[in-house]
Amino acid sequence: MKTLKQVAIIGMGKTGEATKHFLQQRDVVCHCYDDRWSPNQTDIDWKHLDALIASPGVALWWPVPHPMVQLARVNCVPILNDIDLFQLYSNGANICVTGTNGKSTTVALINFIAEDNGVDCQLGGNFGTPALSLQLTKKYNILELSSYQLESCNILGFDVSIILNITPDHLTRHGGLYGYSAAKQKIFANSPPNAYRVIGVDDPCCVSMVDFLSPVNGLPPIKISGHTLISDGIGWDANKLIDNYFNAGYICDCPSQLDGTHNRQNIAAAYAACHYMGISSQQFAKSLKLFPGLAHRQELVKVINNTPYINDSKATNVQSVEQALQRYDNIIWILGGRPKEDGIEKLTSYFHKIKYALLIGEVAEKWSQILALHEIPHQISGVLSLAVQHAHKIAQQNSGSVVLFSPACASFDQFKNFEERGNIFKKLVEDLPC
Ligand code: UMA
Ligand code: ADP
Repeated sequence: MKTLKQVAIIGMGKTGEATKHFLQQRDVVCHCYDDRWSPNQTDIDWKHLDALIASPGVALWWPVPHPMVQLARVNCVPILNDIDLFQLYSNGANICVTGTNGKSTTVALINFIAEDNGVDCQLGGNFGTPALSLQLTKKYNILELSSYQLESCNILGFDVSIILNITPDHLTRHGGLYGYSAAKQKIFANSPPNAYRVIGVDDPCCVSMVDFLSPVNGLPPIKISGHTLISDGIGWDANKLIDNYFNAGYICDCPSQLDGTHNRQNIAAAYAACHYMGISSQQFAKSLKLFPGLAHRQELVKVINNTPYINDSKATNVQSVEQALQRYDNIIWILGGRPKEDGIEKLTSYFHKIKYALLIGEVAEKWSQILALHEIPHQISGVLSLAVQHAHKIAQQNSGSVVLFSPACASFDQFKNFEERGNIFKKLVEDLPC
């Protein structure tokens, strides 16, 4: 690729700022733009630009391409992103994870096990630390990649690439499921020889993709499952992780803190990544037991009079909520917020497990009608503080129940993000009388 001398950066959030800092240190002239400052980028001399660096939040195709993206295309200026630049400049192997759900848990798990075994590694990407704020000399870089980031990646060619699952999400930004799936699938492009390409086979979208992944350098894709044994992949025989890809056989039991088929899918993926880093099955099994899990993902906050209170604030879509509804019974369910494309109609097969539902946020009225249709006892609490109070009251009258905050919605109508929402839930629960 042409050496970068002068670039434009669009979107000056975390990614844009890290990119600017990184490139300026290497004497690249950066012209920085953000729609917060000036929506009209009219002063750009496109002839002298070597690239436009797009932040993940900037639309490339849908609902409409950002005006700067359109201008870059008209002027034949390549569009890159921070992950491309990291690929170009870093020395280590890149272990990249995408999927609709489980990305953060999986990268955190891989990083935890690698660190526990003294492997020289670091963690970043969509997880929080922009790639260009990471060190360039680590042996392994464990990167969470969103569909937004993959969409604007051009260089690719990761050493380990993992797709956990694909179910509908971010459809407006990708023009539908096809566009969303195509963005995710880019993770496998330009794989170097000996790359590990790992794919979950627990959903139809990924299953249809597997057939198109021909062996690279004799290595077929590594199929993983969270609930079934795979004769030529990595899967589960009840509670036992079995590796039939590298023929290592029985690896370990699923630790109790990572219960659930969703976590088993994440564990199988993490096992493949750890295998790439040379971590033995025994080391993997030993470290796995110590992984505490991440906050806001089916996190046990407190048990009050035998009722567990679970914070699943990161469950912003129907498939992630499904994992929680599968796992518990007698559920007092707090849900709602700003709805995504999918509604709770897809969860009706779990409705018999719901003792009572408490609705919050923008979607409350609409989902109340659906719950009423299915004769699920519920009320509109509106805000989280009232929902927690109501849930507590109901829990006191129903021993053996579980209070589950698994919203199935984005948080932005009432909170800054899912973390703020989850932290507020935890505080409200901590303050409840025992
Ligand atoms: N902006 C524009 N024009 C646009 C869009 C955005 O000028 O059309 C500007 C905004 O005014 C703002 C800046 O761009 O100033 C924000 O940039 P950004 O939205 O790309 O976000 P960053 O701060 O760079 O953070 C991004 C990821 N955010 C998104 O993808 C929306 C972070 O993931 C990620 O942690 C960070 O890079 C570091 O890699 C967050 C996220 O919500 C957690 N991701 C989505 C998800 O997980 O579902 C994809
Ligand atoms: P992501 O980073 O992809 O959003 P997280 O690990 O943060 O994924 O988990 C988000 C939500 O999805 C949580 O509610 C969690 O319980 C659930 N989840 C985690 N792993 C999976 C998986 N493999 N499949 C489905 N849901 C999952």
